[in-house]
Amino acid sequence: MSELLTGAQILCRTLVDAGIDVMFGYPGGAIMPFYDALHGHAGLRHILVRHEQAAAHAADGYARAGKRVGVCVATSGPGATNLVTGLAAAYMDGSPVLAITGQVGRPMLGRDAFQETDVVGVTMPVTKYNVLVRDIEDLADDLREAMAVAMEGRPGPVLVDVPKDVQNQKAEYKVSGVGCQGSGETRHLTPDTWHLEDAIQQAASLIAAYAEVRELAERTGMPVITTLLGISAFPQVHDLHLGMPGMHGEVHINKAIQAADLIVGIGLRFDDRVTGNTATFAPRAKIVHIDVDAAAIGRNVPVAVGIVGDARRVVERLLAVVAPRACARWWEEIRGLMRPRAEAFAGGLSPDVILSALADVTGGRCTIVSDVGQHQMWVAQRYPFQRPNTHITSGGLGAMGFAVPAAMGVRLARPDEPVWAISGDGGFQMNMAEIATMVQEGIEVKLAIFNNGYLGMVRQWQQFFHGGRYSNTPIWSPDYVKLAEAYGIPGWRVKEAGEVTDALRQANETPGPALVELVIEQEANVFPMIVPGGSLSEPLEAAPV
Ligand SMILES: Cc1ncc(C[n+]2csc(CCOP(=O)(O)OP(=O)(O)O)c2C)c(N)n1
Repeated sequence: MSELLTGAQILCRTLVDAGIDVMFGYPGGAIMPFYDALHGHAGLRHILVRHEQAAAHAADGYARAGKRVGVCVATSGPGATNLVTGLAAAYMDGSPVLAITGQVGRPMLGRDAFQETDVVGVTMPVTKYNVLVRDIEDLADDLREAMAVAMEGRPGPVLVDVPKDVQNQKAEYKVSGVGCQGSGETRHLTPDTWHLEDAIQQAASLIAAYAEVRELAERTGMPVITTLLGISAFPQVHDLHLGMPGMHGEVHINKAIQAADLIVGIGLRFDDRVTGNTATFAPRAKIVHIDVDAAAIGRNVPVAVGIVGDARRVVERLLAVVAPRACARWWEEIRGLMRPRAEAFAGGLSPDVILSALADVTGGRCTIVSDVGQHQMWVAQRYPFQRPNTHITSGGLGAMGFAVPAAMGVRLARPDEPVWAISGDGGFQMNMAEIATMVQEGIEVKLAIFNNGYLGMVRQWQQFFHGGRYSNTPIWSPDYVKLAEAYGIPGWRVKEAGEVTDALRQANETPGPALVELVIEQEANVFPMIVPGGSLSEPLEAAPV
């Protein structure tokens, strides 16, 4: 059976048939036919953001939290180029984002037409797949193919660029067998069945990988270290959990890596923030590297055994053959390296006080989306994550401005639990305009701002490595409580440790978006620290003099 639809209607229909029900975007000339088709379209909710970068981050947050494709939409030219940072963030962190962009009409292509940018060229290095749809007959299948590519193997962003005249052309809508499965094994489900199947499989895979990694650790007694993007993939306060390694990893964790004779790396890239200088990384260890992406294996560190596959399936197979053991002597050695954790602050409103208050207030039932900088490292080091996939951050790209819009996407994927965006005063100001989106669309995100009056992480590097010359890192902020008021949401400013719990509780419990500004010590630093390019064996535990 087939019917005649415009390209814009085909886009809508294909999305709906693929189980997409929400998207984030911003209209403009070259995408107007699509917006026209969206008008009054039951089943497709469109969230109007305040900047296309936010649309891409929100789609990314939605994809990470929901383990399904997140969709963002923009017009040609500036709309499309504004998506690039968000696509790059999704690319680095393996998040399945679909971008749909309008393009100038085919007769205008290549003529420097108004708002013409070669977005396929621009996004080539930050997408897994992208396509300019020149023929309406290909439109539905190109879109389906893009979604399938986004989900399969190592997930990632894709982009479909649709000229305006293709959106206006008419063609038959054909139901096709191309599905959007993550596993690569079940790509021939019909459009009405794949979405549910996909969601169930993804959820099962997530939960099972969590359970099975835990079982593997418990069976072998091996200490577990979670990288920035691995945080919350293992219970933070489990006896076998050590914490985060690398540039801001605790001393005993990095020393354990340097002393280990075996490292089993599951789904990590061994990037430079984890390894420090690779020439001195884990000198005694044989490395077993398990990753779904064959290209990741052996790219940064030499591996003894590389296994390409889905973490759950590989760990399942390992569990069938690995004998139970305890690593008593190894644990003794690691315990000998442990010291009480250094407090980040001299006193007052410290990250420990803030983050333990947040854990108390939410009862651990919340997802935290952190931005980029010192606060991100404090969250990663110190928040007691207890449930899978409840820590979301821009790890690979380190894109400031990520948290506020990404948290909107997370919240739409998880409407039943509190979602907290934690930002610094710098990153918050990059995308704070999205409060308007939250208000207009009723998206309940809780906003916490760690205000230290500086671009803190850069200031820390200036203090340590640039003779204390604070070049362009002091940063002025508006009155955030008044800002909240201007947007019509409640806001609190907290300066004393004794006020934190109360403010966080009120923000958490008041329905709708809410904002809490946490005025922290201005020149606090994140410790320990491995000097960029340095060895994991040589941590800084105080500012160099
Ligand atoms: C888009 C972008 N621009 C610049 C940077 C470089 N950068 C990394 S951390 C940082 C400072 C962040 O300051 P703030 O948001 O106030 O957080 P804090 O470090 O103080 O917690 C900067 C500028 C970045 N990561 N992303």
